[in-house]
Amino acid sequence: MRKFLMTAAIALFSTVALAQAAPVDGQVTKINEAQGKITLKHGPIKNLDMDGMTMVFAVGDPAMLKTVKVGDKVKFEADRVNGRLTVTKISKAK
Ligand SMILES: [Cu+2]
Repeated sequence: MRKFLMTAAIALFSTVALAQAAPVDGQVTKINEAQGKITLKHGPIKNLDMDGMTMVFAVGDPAMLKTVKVGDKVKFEADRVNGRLTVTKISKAK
């Protein structure tokens, strides 16, 4: 029983570690402030098991949309928040 619990704990821990968001390269192609959405052309997003593509994300905080503009190259993190693919962090790439 103890061994089983240990194995389960390790499996759970690994899953959490894998799902950790990591910075992704992207480029802003559209910003919709009214709807709190941003369209990003992005590279692979490991934690979402996603290849590169152009798609719309919700943003965690509408203020994020003021910090970037269309055409900017960015670094961002994305995650599933309440079932919506959401940008949780974004900054201009240097
Ligand atoms: Cu995508």
